[in-house]
Amino acid sequence: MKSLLMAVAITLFAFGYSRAEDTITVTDAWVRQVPPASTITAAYMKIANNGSEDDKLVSISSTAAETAEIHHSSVDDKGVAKMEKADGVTVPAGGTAELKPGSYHVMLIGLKEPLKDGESVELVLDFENAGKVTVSAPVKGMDKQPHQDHSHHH
Ligand SMILES: [Cu+2]
Repeated sequence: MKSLLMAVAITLFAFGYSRAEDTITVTDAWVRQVPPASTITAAYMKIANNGSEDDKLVSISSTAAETAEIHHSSVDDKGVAKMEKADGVTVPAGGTAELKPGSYHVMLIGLKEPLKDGESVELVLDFENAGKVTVSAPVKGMDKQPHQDHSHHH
């Protein structure tokens, strides 16, 4: 009886997990390598919503950092770059949201260890509808990154 319950629990878990994976697809995730003295970095990715309802990325956590926040960078009408904490990123039904330099990004604050080029950082994304989706984001060495996001002077 116990093992039957266990099997049911595992099946339910697997079903829930694969459902989230099917609805939300994350691609091109990467983390910006920073000099060892820096304990703050940013992560970027593309999120596709294959479901029929809008979804929203509401929070992120990572074992690599004390805190992970969702931020939005923009340039105001005076040309000044600024960065604000965002309450989430909406991913429209059948559409995509891109976290990229100069826009939405994940801020990893309080890195526990310096990031090495080629290693991967695990990010757990929490969506309003799809629930938790785990992503493995490779660290991109400083020589391979697109232009610096000017707004990252914390
Ligand atoms: Cu930021």
